[in-house]
Amino acid sequence: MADTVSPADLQILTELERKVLWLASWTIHHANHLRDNVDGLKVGGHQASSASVAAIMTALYFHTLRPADRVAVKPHAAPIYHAIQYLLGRQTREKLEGFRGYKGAQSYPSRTKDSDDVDFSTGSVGLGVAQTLFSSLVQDYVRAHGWGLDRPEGRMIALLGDAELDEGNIFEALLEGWKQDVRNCWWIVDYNRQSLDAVVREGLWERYENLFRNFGWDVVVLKYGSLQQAAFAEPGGEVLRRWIDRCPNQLYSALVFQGGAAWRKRLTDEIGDQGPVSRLIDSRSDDELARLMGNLGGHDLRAIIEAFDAIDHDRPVCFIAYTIKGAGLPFAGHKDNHSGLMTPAQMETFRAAMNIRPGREWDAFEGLHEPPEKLRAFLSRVPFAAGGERRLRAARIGVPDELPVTIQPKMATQVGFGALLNEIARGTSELAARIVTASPDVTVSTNLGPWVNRRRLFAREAMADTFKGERIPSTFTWEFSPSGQHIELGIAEMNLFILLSALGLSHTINGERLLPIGTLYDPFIARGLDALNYACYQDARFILVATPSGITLSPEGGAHQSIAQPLIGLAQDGLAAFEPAFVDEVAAILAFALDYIQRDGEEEASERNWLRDETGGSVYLRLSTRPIEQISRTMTPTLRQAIVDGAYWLREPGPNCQVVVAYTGAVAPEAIQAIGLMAEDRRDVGLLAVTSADRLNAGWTAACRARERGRVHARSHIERLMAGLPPHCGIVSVLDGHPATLAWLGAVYGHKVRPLGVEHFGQTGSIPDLYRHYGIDANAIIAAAQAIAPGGPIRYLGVA
Ligand SMILES: Cc1ncc(C[n+]2csc(CCOP(=O)(O)OP(=O)(O)O)c2C)c(N)n1
Ligand SMILES: [Mg+2]
Repeated sequence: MADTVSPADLQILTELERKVLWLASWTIHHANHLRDNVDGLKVGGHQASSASVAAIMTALYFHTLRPADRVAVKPHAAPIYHAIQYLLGRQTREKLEGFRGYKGAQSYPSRTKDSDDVDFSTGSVGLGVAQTLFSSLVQDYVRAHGWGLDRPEGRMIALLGDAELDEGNIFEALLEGWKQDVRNCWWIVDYNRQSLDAVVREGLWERYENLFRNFGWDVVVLKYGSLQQAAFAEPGGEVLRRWIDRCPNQLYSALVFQGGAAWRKRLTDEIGDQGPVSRLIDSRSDDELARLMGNLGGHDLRAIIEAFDAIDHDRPVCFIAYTIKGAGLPFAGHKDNHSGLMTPAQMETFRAAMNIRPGREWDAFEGLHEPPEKLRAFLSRVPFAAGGERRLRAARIGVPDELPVTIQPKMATQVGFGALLNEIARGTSELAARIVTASPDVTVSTNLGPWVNRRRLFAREAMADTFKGERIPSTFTWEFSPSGQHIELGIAEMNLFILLSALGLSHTINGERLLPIGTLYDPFIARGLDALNYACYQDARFILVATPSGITLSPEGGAHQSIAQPLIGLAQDGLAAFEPAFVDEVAAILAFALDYIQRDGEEEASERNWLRDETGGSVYLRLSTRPIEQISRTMTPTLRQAIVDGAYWLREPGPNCQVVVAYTGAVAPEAIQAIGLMAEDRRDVGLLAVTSADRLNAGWTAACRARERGRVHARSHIERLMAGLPPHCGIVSVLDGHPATLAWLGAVYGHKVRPLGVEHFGQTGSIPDLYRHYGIDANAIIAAAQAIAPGGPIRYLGVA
C-alpha cells in the first residue's frame, strides 16, 4: 500500500488521538462528576462508544477530510466530535464544560443546537447514515443541473455504530442508492461488535460484506492493525492470525477487558505449544501483548489512513473497521460498558497515564510529547479546517403572492395541487427551475403526473421512455435525464423523508437552493414518521403533500385511512400543517409555503399572529381526493392572509350567535349544509373555515405565553376571530381526522365545544355511509349543536 502519511505526521496524529480521547473523557467526566447541577445528568453511553472511534475520527478530521466532505457522526461519538472541533478552534471550553447541560455541547451532534458546524444531526440510529447516501444523490442532482460547479465535489461520510445496521431504514436506503447510482458516499462501520445491551452475533461482517458488494459498493475490511500485521509476519504469526480469526466476539471482548496476563494464559493454553508462536507470545510483556491484541484495524492510525487514502474511485465504499468498545479505558471490551463511566479513582489513573496536571485538563497540548508550536502548526494546516464557514448560504428564490390556477366548479384539493404545479411547470421561472419533486411510487396517484410530464425524471444517465419510443399511447412520459426535476423512489416512505431532509438542506450543504416537494399517501406518513421528525430536527426545508387522507377515501377501508395525522401536523415541531378545503386556499397556501421554506430570520414571533413566521420551517399539506363544490370568490390580500394564518369566517356570526361550526378540510360541504339547515332555528350561526389548526393553535399558545410575560396586548388570530362570540355560544368542530385537533378551540374563551371527528379504524363504504357511521355528516353536526347550544329543537335534525 502507498505510504501516504509521513512518520512525523503519524507521530503527531498519534498524539492528537490521545488528546482527543482525553478531552472527550474529561468532558464526560466533568459533566457527570464535577458540574454543580449533576443531578439527572449522569448518563453513560458516550464514554465507551466514543473511545472506540477515537482513532478513526482522528484520521478523518486531521488527515482525510476535505472542506467539501460532509459527515454524520454516530450519536455517542459526540464528545469526540466536540473535542476535535475544540482542538481546531471551532468549539469553546465553555460548551464542553456544559456538555449535556443547558446550552452546552449537545449529547448527540446537532446541526441546529451545536455551534461547532455539525454537518448532519444524529441521534435516532440509522437515520444519519441514510442521510449521507441521499445527500450524495442531492449533490449529484445539483451538479447535474449545472449549479455549484465552482465548488469541489464532496464525499458524504457516515461513521456508524455496528448496531445501527440493525435499522431497516439503512437497507431501504442501500437499495434506493443502488437504483439511483449513488457515488461519493462512504460508510465507516465502527465494528466493535457491541451495541447497548449486547455483543453482536458472530460473523456478521461477512453478511455485511456480501450485502454491500451486491449493491455495488466497494468493501474494505480493516481488521488488523500494523502491530498485528508485523506480528503475523514473524515466525508463528500465521498461527496467531488464525487464532484471532477463529476467536468468538464474546471471548475476544472478555480478554481485552481482562488484559495482558489473561491473553497470555489463553493464548498459551490454546496455541502455546507450537514452537514459533510461543516465542512470539513470550517475547512480549503483558502490556505489549495486550497492546498487540488490542491493535485492531480501527485503532491503528496508519492502517486507517492507508485504507482511506487508497480509495481512488467515486463508487460508494463501506469500511468495516474492527474496534474495541471502550478501547484505552478501564472497561474496554466489557459487555456492560455501554453506560460505563470512569470512577473518580479510575479517572485519576487515566490522568496520570495521559500526563495531565490538575487544573490543566482543558489545555490543548497538555501532556503531549510533541512541542506545542509543532502541534499548532500541524493543526493550522489540517485540510478539513481550511475552508472556513461550513454552513453555506443560498439566495432566496422569488415567489409570487398569487399562483395561477383554473378552478373548476367542482374540484378536489389534490387535483388543484396538480393543476398548480402544472401551471408552474409551464413557465420558465427560476421558481420552476428550483422545484424538485419526489414520491415513493405514488407520483401519478398523488397527481404529480402533469408536472413530471413537463419537467421529466432525474437520473445521472439519460433513459428514454420505451413506450413513447414504441409509439404506444400513454398519459405519462416517463423519461429520465440529468435535467429532470422529479426523483422517483421505490415504495419506502422512510427514504422519501430522508431524501427530503437531504434536498431540504441543499442551500446550506451545497450552497444551492432547492424547493423540494414530496408527495405520499397521508396514512403512510406514519411509516416514515421518525425520519420526518429527523428532517425537521435538523431544520431541512421541504413541502410535504399528502393525499388521499382520512376516511374520505372511503372504499379503501381502514388500512389506508389516516386518523392521527392532523395531530401529527399539530404537534410536529418545525412543520406548519395545513388542511385546506378549496382550491383557491391551496393556491394561497402553496405560494406561502414556497416562500416560508426559504426563510431563516431570527426575529421573534410576529406581533400580528404570534407565529414564528420569520424563522420559517417546513410545510405539510393534508389534501383530499374528494371533489367538492368550489366557492366563486375573489382572493383578497386579507382573505389570503387569513387562510395562511389558519382560519376565516365563511359565515360571520352575528352578535347573538348560538352556534358556530368550525370545520377543517374535506367535510366543508357537510359543515355548510348543517349551517344552512340550522340557520332557521338558531340565531346568527357562524361557520369558521379552519385551514390550519396547527398555526391557529401555535399562535394562540404563543400569545398566551406573551401575555403571561407581560405583553398584555398580545392577541392571536383565533382570539381576534372569536372575540365577538357571546359566552353561551356552542362550538361544534368537525374534521376527517382525530377530533382532538380542534377540541382546544373551547379553551380560547371558555366556550362549550363538541368536537366531532374520527377515532376508530375505518370501514369501507361510500363517503355518505362513512360520514354517517363516524358521525361527521351534517346530521351529526346538527345533533351535536342541539346538544350543546342554547335553543329549542332543530327541525332539520334527521333530515340532513
Ligand atoms: C432509533 C433508536 N433506537 C434506540 C436508540 C438507543 N440506542 C442508543 S445507542 C444504541 C446502541 C448502539 O450500538 P452501536 O450502534 O453498535 O454503537 P456503539 O455504542 O457500539 O458505538 C441504542 C440501542 C437510539 N439512539 N435510536
Ligand atoms: Mg457497536
